Amino acid sequence: MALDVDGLGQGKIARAILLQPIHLVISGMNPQITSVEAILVDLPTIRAHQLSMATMQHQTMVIIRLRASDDIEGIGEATTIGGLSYGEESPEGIKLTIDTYLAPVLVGQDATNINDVMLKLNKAARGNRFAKSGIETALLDAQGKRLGVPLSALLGGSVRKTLPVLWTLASGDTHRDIEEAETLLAERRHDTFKLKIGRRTVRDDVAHVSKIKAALGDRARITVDVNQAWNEIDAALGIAALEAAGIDLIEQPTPREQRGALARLAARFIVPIMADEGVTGPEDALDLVRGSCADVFALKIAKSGGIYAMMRTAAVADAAGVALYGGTMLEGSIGSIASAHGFSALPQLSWGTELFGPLLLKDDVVTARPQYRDFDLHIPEGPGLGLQIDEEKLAFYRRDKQA
Ligand code: MUC
Ligand code: MG
Repeated sequence: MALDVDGLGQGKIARAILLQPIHLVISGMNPQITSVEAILVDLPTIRAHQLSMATMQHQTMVIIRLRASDDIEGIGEATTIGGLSYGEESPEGIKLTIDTYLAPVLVGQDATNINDVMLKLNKAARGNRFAKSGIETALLDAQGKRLGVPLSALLGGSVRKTLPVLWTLASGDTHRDIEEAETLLAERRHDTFKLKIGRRTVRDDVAHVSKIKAALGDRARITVDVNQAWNEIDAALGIAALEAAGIDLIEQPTPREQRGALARLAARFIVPIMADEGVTGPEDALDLVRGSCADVFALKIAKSGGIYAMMRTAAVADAAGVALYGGTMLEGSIGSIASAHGFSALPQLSWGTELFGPLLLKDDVVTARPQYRDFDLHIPEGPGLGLQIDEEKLAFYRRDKQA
């Protein structure tokens, strides 16, 4: 009997179901997770990247390979910044958590029921959001491949095919930062630049930022990320000067626990204040909204515990009229494209994204790295993430490689 699959209005999904191995269709059994592998990968950066709490010369990522009984493999990434200096999970800790506690819960589960699998993980392990986010990405990648649709289709569909991406100037040298920005503007790769500050005195930081803003003028938007380094008094002094210099956005000036300080700064200044470390999941978002603590939230799939949790965080912001920004943990291609699929499905994303992680790395472990042009990241359109592991590169960069 000929079946008019396109007539079902879900042609791709119906076709993919028809292409399932015959035993699955006959038995009605969904594919089960058969193995989960967490691989530490060390990749060099194109230059030193200075943040208030760490200087990165390389990035360590945890690449996750999740296989199912229908021979479909999903890939995911769990990556943080500067070991344990940014968050509570380190790359080595993420691998240990997955190998010892999460993989045994995952094996044997229905690989297609992502909500159920994530609930089981949340019962088995508290917190550990980065590890869970990487696993959720692998499940979604596999399911997208299984159904022959991009990951964003599993989120209800994308409302944007490309995402604006800023670049972080963090070489530690003002003149080098200006040259870097000029080159990237000329190449039409970025027209918004984020400066990482908080390492030096407030006076030195303000001088550094003001010189860059004066050099670039109206040709570029400039934002700053203090990564919690200021107390409230320093923040008030610093933000007043940065606002006068024409800076567009101030990210996490004070420690994440000090919500009152953030609220007072947000009320005092016109320049928008963005919460990053202070807003992990929807619960934080609700508290920040109740306290009128921030004008913008930086969303990240890793700190939320996955794409779905990031979207729940975004929903709280939407309900409260808080603007949104697509953040990064400086992931490589796999983590950045997972974030991109999630951000592509959000109703609003007024402050664009910072998904430039792949551009900070000299190399990566995928066969085709993401495309950036005309100030935007172009999201791959293939099934799942739309990315494939490059086996040779993975073998070369994995920490446990055989000599
Ligand atoms: C952060 O705190 O926002 C994002 C860009 C960058 O350079 O560092 C990250 C982390
Ligand atoms: Mg930040």
